[in-house]
Amino acid sequence: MVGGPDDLKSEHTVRMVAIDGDEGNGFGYMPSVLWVEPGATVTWKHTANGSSKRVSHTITSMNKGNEKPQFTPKGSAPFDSGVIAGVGPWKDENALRGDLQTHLNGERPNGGFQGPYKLTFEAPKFPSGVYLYMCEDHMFFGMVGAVVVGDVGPNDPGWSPAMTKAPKPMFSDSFDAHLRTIRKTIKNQVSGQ
Ligand SMILES: [Cu+2]
Repeated sequence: MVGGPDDLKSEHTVRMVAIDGDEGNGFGYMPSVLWVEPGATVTWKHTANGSSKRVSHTITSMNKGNEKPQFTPKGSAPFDSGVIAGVGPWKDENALRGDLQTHLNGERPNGGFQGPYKLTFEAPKFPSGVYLYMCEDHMFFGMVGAVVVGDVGPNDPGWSPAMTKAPKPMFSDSFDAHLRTIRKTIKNQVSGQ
């Protein structure tokens, strides 16, 4: 994790990783929990080198507007990077032509499918609160992350539904496990404040 309720970042970069080998699930956002101040810009990028660049990822908010169960503040806009392509042999050409091209809010370079993707968390589209997002390519491997906007806690409207909605099986055991870990991390940070 990076930041916390007492340490809101004004901007930050999240790296998307894919690890060769059998350590864990192999796919993730680093950090998976990021705290930012309202109006902050978050940038998502491939890792600089190694295998990570060879696979495609998306940054897709868990929002009804993205046909996902809602785990972002009520009334917030959906965001979706569309596919951020890899550059190597595992590049998914079908993904580049298919549904994963969907791009909603945020910025990415014109015609540049390898990112970076940038989003500014500014009200009214993106009010303070907890935003869970996922990778459409790797949700089954538990690739899920959170951006927490503002010094929010259980009494703030943006805390729900991401932190309070009853957990229910979603995409895979791995996804559910990582989502629970993310929630626990955020709750511990808030209660330790
Ligand atoms: Cu991915």
